[in-house]
Order: sequence, then structure tokens, then C-alpha cells
Amino acid sequence: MSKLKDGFLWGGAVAAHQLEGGWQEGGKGVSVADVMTAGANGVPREITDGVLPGKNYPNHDGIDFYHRYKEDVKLFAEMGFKCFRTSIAWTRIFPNGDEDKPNEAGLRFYDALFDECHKYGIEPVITLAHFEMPYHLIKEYGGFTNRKVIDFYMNFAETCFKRYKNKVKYWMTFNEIDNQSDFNSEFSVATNSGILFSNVKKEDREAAMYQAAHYELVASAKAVKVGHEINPDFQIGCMINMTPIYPLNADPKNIMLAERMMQRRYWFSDVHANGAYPNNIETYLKRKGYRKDITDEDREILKQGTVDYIGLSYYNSMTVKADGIDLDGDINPEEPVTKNTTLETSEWDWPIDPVGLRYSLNWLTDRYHLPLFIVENGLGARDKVEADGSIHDPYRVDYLRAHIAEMEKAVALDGVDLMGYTPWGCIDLVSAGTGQMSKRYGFIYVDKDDDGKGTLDRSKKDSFDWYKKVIASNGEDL
Ligand code: BGP
Repeated sequence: MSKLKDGFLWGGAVAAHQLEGGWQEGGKGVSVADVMTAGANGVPREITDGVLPGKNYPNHDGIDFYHRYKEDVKLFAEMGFKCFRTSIAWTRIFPNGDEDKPNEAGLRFYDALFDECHKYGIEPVITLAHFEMPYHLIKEYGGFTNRKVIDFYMNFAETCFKRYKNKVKYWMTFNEIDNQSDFNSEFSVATNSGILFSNVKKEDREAAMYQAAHYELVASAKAVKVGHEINPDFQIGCMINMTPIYPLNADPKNIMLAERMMQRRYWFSDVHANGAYPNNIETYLKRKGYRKDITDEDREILKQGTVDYIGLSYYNSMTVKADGIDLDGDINPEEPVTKNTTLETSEWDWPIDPVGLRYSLNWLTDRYHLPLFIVENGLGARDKVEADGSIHDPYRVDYLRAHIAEMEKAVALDGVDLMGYTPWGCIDLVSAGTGQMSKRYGFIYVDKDDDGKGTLDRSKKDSFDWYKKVIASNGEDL
């Protein structure tokens, strides 16, 4: 007997800006992802002031899903996908973000994509804001540091809810909203909130993040409320990056530090799920004088717009040590991170920790008592195409197998209520962190290299047939 419930949502996940391409087609505007250059080895991505000549912007073309989605959805169907998680590019619907009327051509693209999915019985799972917003809203309004942007987001959300009312049931409001707790990473705050370091002094970054995140949480709660009014059957979730933070050892200082860092990260989902800020964060914000603008009406809307489920990505865990860290002082979230010698790492140095997934599912269940949906998990790796065109990726299968096994234990032995599982980057796409193609996650290989060269042809990796078998057996045959 299968451990997973009937109708378990097996599928795969992507995000609009990482695969669609067609960045200037169908009336689309420029998003923050369109002004992010490719990284190179050791060189991080740069966010430029508009699109500059002579720079490489990998998201402009993605993997050309905009033109090839029919071929790709067909391959997903062949693997047996029950659902497909993608995002709606805000700039296809509202090119600048502050228009009154949506862009019909953009709306039509997603109509066609969702129809194509339904043709094969694949349920679309949709993120409204996945690491992108109109660049115009950042330039002119300062992104989510400006309360006005809540209304622009609401126009976008409401337009999508109404238009796709009968085509989409599962929604998420913001991708990995908690990522910006790493407020010293421009990538994290810019893609989440539209905060650019050129606009905010170093010493004001953390304060800016808390204020912007508050407005996003209000926007999310409003969207949940309005969405349910538009269609009471909608399931609207949040989406967090779940990275459990472990103390290096049993030294109480390390344990306290790990707890403190968990508090500074998981308050986002506390607000989404409980409709209120946890005490520890309220106290911290008061003490620091952050998030000055919060109204009674905000608090009321947060209560009314709690989410139906917790969507999460899980890639790895993180381990911290308190040496040299003042637990009562300011904590730079990157500083305490240390190596966990019990875990192997990926080529990009991400720890591989399948048990951490079971731990996370238990932790989230105990904290929120809500259904969970694993909407990202996977291993970024370099793949080699053999002379005969085949691609052997046992490392990917090993990673996924081990994580699915732990996920199944969480369901069968621990009683976790799990809606589905959509591994990240089911088809190779542009990496968010590096902007490169060579960090691949897919079951489907895309012929494109880091310089943007290649035929864009799709081919199946060994993992394609393996995952097909996993889905067909509802996770029994790993
Ligand atoms: C998550 C994002 C995705 C995705 C993934 C892998 O943070 O939601 O957009 O890209 O991580 O990260 P990367 O592409 O940097 O390997």
C-alpha cells in the first residue's frame, strides 16, 4: 500500500524568469530578473541600472519555454506529472507594474499554457511573485519599501485570480519570502522586495528589509482574502525556503544561536500562518526601531488572510557556531555559518542532508498544524552528454531517492500531512543564484551553455525514466 495519499501532487517546479525567455515579446516589461547579469565562477550576479549594452543577461532568453512550452509540457506528461509549478511573470501582465489595465497578450500566454497542462490532466501550481517584479516599480517607487506597491501587487494578484479562476486552484503569494532574512545579500533583498543596495545605506539594510517584508506580508494576506472571495475552492499558500539551522554541537551557546537564527528566519511563515508576529520579533523590532509603519488595519488583515498551506523549498541544512558572536548584539546571518563535517556537499558546496527534510517536515507540522507542499528540492550538478547523446545522472537520482524516502517516513511514521512534491528545475534552466546554465537540476537536458550557445534541443537524462517510475508507483518504487 502506498504511504502517500491518492491524488498526491507529483510534478516538477520552475519559475517564469528562469525559463521563459521572450523577455520583450507579447508586450512584456522589464523585470528585476532582466537586469541581472550572469555570474561567472566566483563572480556573483550583478544587478545593473537598467539593461546595459555589452552585458550578458541570461534570463532574457531562458530556455525559450515561451515558444517551446507545448513540447516541454508533453515531456512532463510523459513522466506522469500530476501538477506543474511555475510562476506568472508580473511584467507580462503589468509591464511597468503601475498601469490600470492588464496586458491582454500576457494573459493569453498563460491561458494557453494552463490549457496545455489541463490537456494532459496536469494541475498548474502557480507562484505569483517568484523572485521578480517590474523594474519600474523598483526605480520609481523603491519596490516594497513603499506601501503603494501593495496596491500594485493586489492589481496583479486579483487580475490573475479572476482570469484563471477556473484553470488554477493552487497558488502561492511570494517565493521564498524568508530568503531576505539574509539582508546582506543584494540578490536576496532585490529579488524578494526590490531593495537595491545603491538606494539603501549599509547600516539601513536590515531596517529596510523588515519594513518591506511587512508590506509584502500585508499584500500576501490581502491576496489570500481576495482570492478566497473570488473562488472559495482556491488553495492559497505561502512559500518559504526551509533551511533548518543546526547548532554545531551541544554547547548551549551554539544551541541558543541556532534558535535565535531560526527565529529571525521563520517569523515570516509565523505571520503567514498565524496571522500575527511572534513575540520575539515584535520585541526585537521595537528594540531596534525597525518596521515603524504598521497600522491596526494591517494587523487585522494579517489575521484575516492566513494561508491554507505551507509551500516549502528544501535543499540543505545549515550549521552554526557561536564563537565570537554576541548573542545579544547584531547578527550578520552569514557570519556564524560553519561546515557540518557529517554531511557531504554538492559541487556548489551545499550540504546534502535528506534527514534534514524529515526533520523540517516534522518541525513545520508541529509549528503550524497545516498541510505542507514540498514545491522545490533537488541537486544542482554539471551533466555530461555522452557521444551517443545519453546523459547518465546517478548522483541526481541518489539525491532525490534519499529525500523522497525521508519524505515518505515523515508521512507514514510521523503523520505529516503532505500535499505533493515538485522537484526543482524539472527541465534545465537558468540558475537563480549563479545565472548559469551549467548548474543543472533537470530530468530533461537543454542544450545551452553558460555563454548562451547551443541548439536548445531537449533530451531525456537517465533520471527521466527513474522519476516516471516513482510517480507511476506513487513513490513505492524508488
Ligand atoms: C530557490 C529558488 C529557485 C531556484 C533554486 C535553486 O532558491 O526558488 O528559483 O533557482 O533555489 O537555486 P540555484 O538556481 O541558485 O541553484
